[in-house]
Amino acid sequence: MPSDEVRGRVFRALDAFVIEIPSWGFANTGTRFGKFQQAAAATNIAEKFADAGEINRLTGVTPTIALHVLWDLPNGLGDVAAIKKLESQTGVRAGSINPNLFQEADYKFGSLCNPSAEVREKAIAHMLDSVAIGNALGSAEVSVWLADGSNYPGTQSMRRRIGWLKEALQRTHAALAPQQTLLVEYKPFEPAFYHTDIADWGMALELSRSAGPQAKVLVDTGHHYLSTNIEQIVAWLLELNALGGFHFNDRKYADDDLTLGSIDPYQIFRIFHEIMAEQATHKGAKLPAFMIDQSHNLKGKMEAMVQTVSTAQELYAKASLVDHAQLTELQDGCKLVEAEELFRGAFWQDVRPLVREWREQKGLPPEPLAALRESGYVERITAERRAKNAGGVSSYA
Ligand code: PSV
Ligand code: MN
Repeated sequence: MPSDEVRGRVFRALDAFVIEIPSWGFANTGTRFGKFQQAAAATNIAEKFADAGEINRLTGVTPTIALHVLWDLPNGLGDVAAIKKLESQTGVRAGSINPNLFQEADYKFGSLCNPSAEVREKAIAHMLDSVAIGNALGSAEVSVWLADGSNYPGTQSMRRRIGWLKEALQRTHAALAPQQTLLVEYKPFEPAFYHTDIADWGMALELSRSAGPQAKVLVDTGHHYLSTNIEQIVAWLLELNALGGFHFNDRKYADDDLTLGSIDPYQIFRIFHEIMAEQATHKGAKLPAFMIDQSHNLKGKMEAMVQTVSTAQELYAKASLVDHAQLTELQDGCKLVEAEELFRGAFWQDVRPLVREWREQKGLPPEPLAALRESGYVERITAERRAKNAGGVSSYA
């Protein structure tokens, strides 16, 4: 039986924990070699909202859905009214607004960093539209990821592109409303294979700082070279008050978009620990935006999303078990084994009974995956969407 102290700690952590789910996690996606259509995949924005609403009904911790402008609001501001209607129908709000600067033919050689001033202006206009959409929807984040880069040495000026990028982000920042944050995401490679314009957290940090105080860095767990110490990056960004949010997913090799914790749950625990350590020292500090960025192409999308959210809650609960005062004392005394045992001891606790108890207390299904199966939701959307999905590909490459 866990003590009241442990239960209180876990429940407080779970009370504070919400995580955003991505619209693209419900749509048909695949690999660059092909797509495997799922009959139950969402084929339009209404279905994505419906699926997100069901995930929120089952878990109670996913009140917002991330939107990708090109995929979800193809008419830009013209689609805001429709999104608002879906919000009221499903109880899920629009979350981060993701400009899409990587699919159009014009962006073959870059968007905000394209050598053509005309293309850069087009990309900046899209950024400004995204800010306006976010503002109209009352959403908190505009989250930018750039595919910009080059494939061959000597073919682009990395230096000049920095200047163009700074200017574009400054102009975007100038348009932000007070409640909006501009998140700058980084990724070392793919789709560019020689240089990527925002390749790591140092570049993202400098760019966000030069953009203005409402710009912060976004850490996507899949966007690092293997063996990078991601929790150390998180610790630095926290120290610098520059951590805006996360895109969580897991991977074995590159940006694999596997479900969170499926390969290395200890890494997510270590990241959560850094956040909780920060919370312990700066009581009431704003939590970064926790978001999922996954595309499920083999698992069922609804099941994968529930699994992901549950795993995130379990790992967050585990991280809350670390006694910070005690750990600090052991660290200061260089009691290596004792400190390590305390740390990994929290990771190895089975918190699932407590998470179940927390859900019951909130009137939520104690086992959301089982509840999903019992609800018949997946069978229903499979029957409803099968014909539409047989038609073709609905989403990106
Ligand atoms: C790019 O790999 C990325 O992580 C960005 O966040 C995009 O918005 C998302 O994946 C979907 O392609
Ligand atoms: Mn991402």
